[in-house]
Amino acid sequence: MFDRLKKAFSNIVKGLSEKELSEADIDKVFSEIEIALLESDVAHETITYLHDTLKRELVGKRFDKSRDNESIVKDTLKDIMISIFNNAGTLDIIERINSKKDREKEPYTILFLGINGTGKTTTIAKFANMLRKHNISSVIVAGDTHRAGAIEQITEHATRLGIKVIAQRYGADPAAVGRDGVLYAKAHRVDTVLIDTAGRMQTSRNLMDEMAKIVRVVKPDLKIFVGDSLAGNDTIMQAREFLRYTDFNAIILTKSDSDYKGGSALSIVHVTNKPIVYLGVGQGYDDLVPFNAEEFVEQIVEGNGKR
Ligand SMILES: Nc1nc2c(ncn2[C@@H]2O[C@H](COP(=O)(O)OP(=O)(O)OP(=O)(O)O)[C@@H](O)[C@H]2O)c(=O)[nH]1
Ligand SMILES: [Mg+2]
Repeated sequence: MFDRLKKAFSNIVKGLSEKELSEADIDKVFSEIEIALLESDVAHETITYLHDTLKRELVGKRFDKSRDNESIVKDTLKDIMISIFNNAGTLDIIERINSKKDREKEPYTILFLGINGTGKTTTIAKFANMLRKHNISSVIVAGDTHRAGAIEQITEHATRLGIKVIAQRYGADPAAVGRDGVLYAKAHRVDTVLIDTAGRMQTSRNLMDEMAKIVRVVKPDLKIFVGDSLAGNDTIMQAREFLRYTDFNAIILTKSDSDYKGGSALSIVHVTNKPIVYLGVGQGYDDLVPFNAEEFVEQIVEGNGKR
């Protein structure tokens, strides 16, 4: 996906023969890299961060004659990208669910949030399917009581997967439906409660306040922001606002199977400092894969991966 980046690297060597890189060298190199990053949906502020950090790391440093400039710049850029992911930490959800189960014998509650149409409902179905493979049971809460058809949609997924749904009528308070779900799980010893929410724009004050209320009432163990990897800079802006309102803990990026260029994954982690836990890679129930930062960086810099 970052094929442009690969090309940019092969162009940079030619102009640089000195073994000490100057600020002008880095700027020159970066003008090539920048285009590739922009075309790959990396957000502007992340590009600026990469540029500044690259300068700080490389300007004035002397390098062993055996190393060429291409590999020096490339390896440094890779390290900077990996440190963005490392700073955000990692989160093993399966381990957390199991340890709460062992410790407190209480259900683990996960709230899924994000703007309209990013894939929250589909992701919950995939998530429940994935949990079952780890011998973890779940109940799904139809917390989108706004959009016509939303309750039927999630009920249809749950029925196909053989998973219980807790729902009320349209217009009901989603916080109350969420609480019902938690009570059900406690009474029936279900391991996890997966709460769907209505899609909302980060600019809609009422809906954002409603979401903050769901968080206050349900006190979920985990809040996952579901973002569309194709939406580029928009997704980054939305994530920042959602973070302010809900202080979410983790991210799932969906639609990574489509025309996905990778930049949104790097940018969203840079801007929110929260880890990506899974990627949605299709519309089927098995199309949810764990996110591996090192593999991801290798692919974007070397330009040899599909995803
Ligand atoms: N290709 C692809 N499509 C996806 C993926 N995840 C979700 N979709 C599709 O995206 C569309 C929207 O998915 P939903 O799960 O309804 O999205 P939502 O966020 O719940 O939408 P609202 O409830 O309206 O806010 C559906 O057609 C899904 O099949 C993915 O990883 N890859
Ligand atoms: Mg939905």
